[in-house]
Amino acid sequence: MDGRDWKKFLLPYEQTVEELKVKFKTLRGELKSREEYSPIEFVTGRVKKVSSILEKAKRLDVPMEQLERGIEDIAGIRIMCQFVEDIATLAELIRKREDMTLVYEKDYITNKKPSGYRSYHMIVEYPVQTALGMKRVLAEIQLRTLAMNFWATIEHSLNYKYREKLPEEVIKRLSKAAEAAYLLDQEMSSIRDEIMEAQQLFEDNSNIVSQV
Ligand code: 0O2
Repeated sequence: MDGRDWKKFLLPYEQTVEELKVKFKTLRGELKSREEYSPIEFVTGRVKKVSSILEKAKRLDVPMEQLERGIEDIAGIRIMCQFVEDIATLAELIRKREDMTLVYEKDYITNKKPSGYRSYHMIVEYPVQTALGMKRVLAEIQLRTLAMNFWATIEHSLNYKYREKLPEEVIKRLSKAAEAAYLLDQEMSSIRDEIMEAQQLFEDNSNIVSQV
């Protein structure tokens, strides 16, 4: 594929990422209005870089003509939650949605990766309406706590810096940091009710102030 073909190939993925970002941001707002609490803290999304698609296709032995089915995270959405408990709530909301179909789930929270990575991945099929008609696109939705995201962001940039050949000392420190992030999530869960009550009080107070 030359540059122009890649641009065309990625169009439905770009549209999917944009649409899913809007949908999950809207869901956050709606849940906040209806229930005063949303399991969604914030949402990001990205289309995988061509170099990263090619590297993954090579690693997984996916032929170029099977990229659409073989690489499941070309369209990627990331949803950050405050508490580990929010992830199960959110996963259930996603399973019930009628605008996307769940293909399968990968639970890297119960089974963390050897790197220390934790997140919950849901692969969905999303029917995107293009100028050429409807196209079913695969997308990966990653659900994580803020602590999991902090760790993964740092680890990802270190891997980028060291080109995936992390020094032993850095690997050890990252492993310790992963443990600390896990403990932080546990600690936050144990004081979840208090935190949520405080946040609701804060929101109610800001509403009163903004009405004055
Ligand atoms: P990009 O293009 O940089 O955003 P894998 O072998 O990890 O590629 P796997 O295990 O099937 O494939 O995972 P999956 O569900 O395809 O998800 C891959 C994505 O999960 C990665 O995208 C990361 O966003 C995240 N991820 C998986 N493992 C790790 C890890 O050890 N550390 C960090 N920081 N993130 C991880 P890419 O490849 O970064 O894509």
